[in-house]
Amino acid sequence: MRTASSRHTEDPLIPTEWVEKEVAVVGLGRTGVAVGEWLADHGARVYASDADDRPELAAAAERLRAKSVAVDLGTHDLERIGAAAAVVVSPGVPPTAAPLVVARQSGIPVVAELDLAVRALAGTRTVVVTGTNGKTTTTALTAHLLQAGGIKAEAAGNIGRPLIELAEADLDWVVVEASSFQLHDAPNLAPSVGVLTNLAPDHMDRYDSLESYYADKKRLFQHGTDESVWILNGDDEAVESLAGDTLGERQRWSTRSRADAWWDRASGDLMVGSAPLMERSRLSLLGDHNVENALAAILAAAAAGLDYSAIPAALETFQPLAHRLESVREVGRVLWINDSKATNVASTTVGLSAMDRPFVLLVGGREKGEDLRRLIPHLQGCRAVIAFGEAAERFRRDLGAAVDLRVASSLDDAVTLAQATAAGGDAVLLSPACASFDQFRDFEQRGDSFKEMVAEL
Ligand code: UMA
Repeated sequence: MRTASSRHTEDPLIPTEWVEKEVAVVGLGRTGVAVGEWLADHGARVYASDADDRPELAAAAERLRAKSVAVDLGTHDLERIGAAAAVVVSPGVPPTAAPLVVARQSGIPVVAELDLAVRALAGTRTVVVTGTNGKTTTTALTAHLLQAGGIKAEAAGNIGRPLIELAEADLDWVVVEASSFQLHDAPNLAPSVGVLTNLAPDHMDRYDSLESYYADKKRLFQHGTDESVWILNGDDEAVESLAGDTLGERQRWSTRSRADAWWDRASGDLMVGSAPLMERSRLSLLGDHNVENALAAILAAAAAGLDYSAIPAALETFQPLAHRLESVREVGRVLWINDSKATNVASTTVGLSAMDRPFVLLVGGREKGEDLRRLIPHLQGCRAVIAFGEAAERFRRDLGAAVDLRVASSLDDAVTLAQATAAGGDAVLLSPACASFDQFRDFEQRGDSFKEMVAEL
C-alpha cells in the first residue's frame, strides 16, 4: 500500500509538508467540505473539524472520512491543529476562534479556501466582485452575460459555491464573489477584472473598526498591474478612495451622471459612453440598486471580452435571485416579499427604497453593532415594523418612537402579526437588517422558512 508521502506527486499546490504532516481544515460548512475533499484528492493528509455537531454535519463527515480525512465534530483538537503544517479556514470562522489563535501562536500559516482556489485556478482569468451590497447579483449577472455570449464562465465564491469546486473545470473565466472574510486570508488573489460595488458599515460584530473591514475589502486591489481592469461605483467616494493609486485601467458606472456606463433617467436608457444600450424598463429587476448592479455587470462582462451587442438580450432574460427582493406570492391583495439577504442596515435601506406601496416591515435576528436609527428616514409609507429575534428589543428602543413597532417572539409569530396588520394593496417585506444566526443556519434558511410560512397563509 502506498503511504501518504509516496502518494505525493509533484503538485506545486501541495507542499511536501502537507503530506508528511497534516493540513487542518477548520469549519465544515460548504467551504470546509469542498476544500477537505480537494486536499485529500490532491494527496494531502487532512484533519478536519467543526466546533458544532449539528445533524447535517454527519453526512459531510462521512464523505470526508471516505477520503481518509480524519474528522472531529463538536470539538477542535487544538493540540493536533497546533502541530499542523497549515490551517485552511472557512470564511465564517472569526480570527478570534481558538484554532486560529493556536495557529498564529504556533506560527502556522492560515490560508483561506479562496486563496488555495485562486492558486489552483491559475491560468483561468477571474472577475472578482466585492463590496458591501449588490455583489451577489452583480456576480450572477456577469456570469449570466458571459454565458449568454458563448463564453465559458461560471459564478462561484460567496454566492454559495466554494471556488475550489471549479479548480479542475475547463473555463475561460470565473466570476468570483468575494466577501471581506474571504479576502482576509487570500494574499494570492489577483483578478484580471475587479469590481467594487459600494462600501458601507457591515459585519461590525466581527471587525473592531470600519477601517479594518475596509482594509479587507482593499485587498481586492493588492496586486494591481497595468493589465488590471477595475470597475468602480462612480457614485461612491469611499470606493474611489479605497482603490487609491493601484495600477490598472479604471471604468466607472453611475446612476447620477455620465460615466463609462450610466443610467440616463431623462431618456430611460442604460448608456455606454454616449451610446444608448437598452431601455431600463427591459430589466426584470426591482429597484434602482439593480440598475447599478446591471451597469457594473455590463462593464465587467465587456472587460472580459463580451461584445456590447450581446448584452441587452442577455440582461432581459436574467431573473431576480432568491432572497433578494424576491416576490413570494400575493395573498388577499397583499404582496409578500423575501429580502432575507438583507443582513445589514445598508442592504435593508436598499430594499426599502424599492417599495412603491404601503408596507409592513419585518426586521430582526442577530444585530451587528450598527446604528439601527439609520433606517428611520427610509420608513415613509411603512404601516408598522415587526421585530423578532435577539435584536427585537434593540429595534424597539431605536425605532419605537418613530414608527408603530411591535415585537414578535419568532419569525412565525411576526408573519402572523404582519398578516393581521397589512391592508389590501400593501406589501409585507422581510428585510431583516440583521444576521440570521440567532435562529437560523443562514439567511437562506431564514428566507426559505419565510417562504414556507407564506405558502401556508
Ligand atoms: N466554526 C467552527 N469553529 C469556530 C467557528 C465556526 O468550526 O470557531 C464552524 C461553524 O460551525 C460552521 C463553519 O465553521 O460550520 C463555518 O462555515 P461558514 O460559515 O464559512 O459556512 P460555509 O457553508 O462554508 O459558507 C461560506 C460563506 N459563509 C460565511 O461567510 C459566513 C458563505 O457565504 C459562502 O456562500 C460559502 O462559504 C461558499 O463560498 C454566506 C454568507 O453569509 C452566504 N456570507 C456573508 C455575507 O454575504 O454577508 C459574508
